[in-house]
Amino acid sequence: MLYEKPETFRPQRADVLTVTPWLAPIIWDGSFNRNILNAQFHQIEVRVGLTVFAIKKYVMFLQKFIETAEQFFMVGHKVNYYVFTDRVGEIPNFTLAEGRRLVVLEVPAYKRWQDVTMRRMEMIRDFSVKKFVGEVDYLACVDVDMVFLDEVGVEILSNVFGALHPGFFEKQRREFTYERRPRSSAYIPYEKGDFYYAGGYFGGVIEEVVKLTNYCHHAMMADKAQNMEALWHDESYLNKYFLSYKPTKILSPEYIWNNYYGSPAVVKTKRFLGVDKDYQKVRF
Ligand code: 4GW
Ligand code: MN
Repeated sequence: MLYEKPETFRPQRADVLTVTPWLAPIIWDGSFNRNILNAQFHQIEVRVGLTVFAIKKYVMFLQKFIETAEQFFMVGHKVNYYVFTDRVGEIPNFTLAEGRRLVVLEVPAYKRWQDVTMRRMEMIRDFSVKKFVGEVDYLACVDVDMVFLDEVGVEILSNVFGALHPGFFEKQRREFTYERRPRSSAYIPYEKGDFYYAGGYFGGVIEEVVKLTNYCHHAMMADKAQNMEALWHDESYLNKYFLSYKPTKILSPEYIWNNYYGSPAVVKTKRFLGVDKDYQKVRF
């Protein structure tokens, strides 16, 4: 494989931060060479799990999600899709590329939608410990109301990673919608915080995903015991976790874009895009 030598005096992106003060790379288009990364991850025959929840009416998002993942997610690598659902009979059949399989995991549907999204932490933890640990090296845990529009590959992989929320990467600390009530386990004071991370995208090696999901689940249960629920549910607890346990890699908002936020110049590609939801159709 031939490629240009890295140039000490020519940063690949001069318009955005590409490394945090704790030396975690922030992944922006143009800042990496996918061929080099692919070669490295092929050498270790990396196995990647993609977890997604399709509970109740959200099964409707699965078809497009998986079809576009086949085009753009970890192309050429070993991939297990882990679909958590309460509607096993409504999961369509998919023809997948070689080395890829889809595993349906039957789980309960909670009554409140807030519990549907928050309980993902507990379920990912439990299945990581009893199943994923023997099957894949890394997990990416994402929302299902999304489609892939461009490559999402091994550049996302690291010990523990999160993604910048598309609505907040240009904002000041004070504007982050962290949980601000001191009594909550998700509390972050106004003078703290690095980034506002999206709840719909995190991952890492299995051991780290277990630590993250276990922490978030326990924090939620502690709040529940005192009749509290953080402002943005699992997202608030994830942000609290990442404040203490810094991610080792951060994905730019290219990886979890939503057209609600337009098309700023720094976002050169929209790799993974939120689907417009008709709330009348998906609400319960
Ligand atoms: C309001 O009625 C609902 S239903 C809000 C979330 C719901 C929901 C979410 C659901 O009924 N079934 C479900 O599987 N989910 C999962 O939680 C699904 O994977 C979804 O992508 C994730 C987070 O919910 P969301 O995508 O609606 O959250 P936002 O609006 O922040 O993207
Ligand atoms: Mn979503």
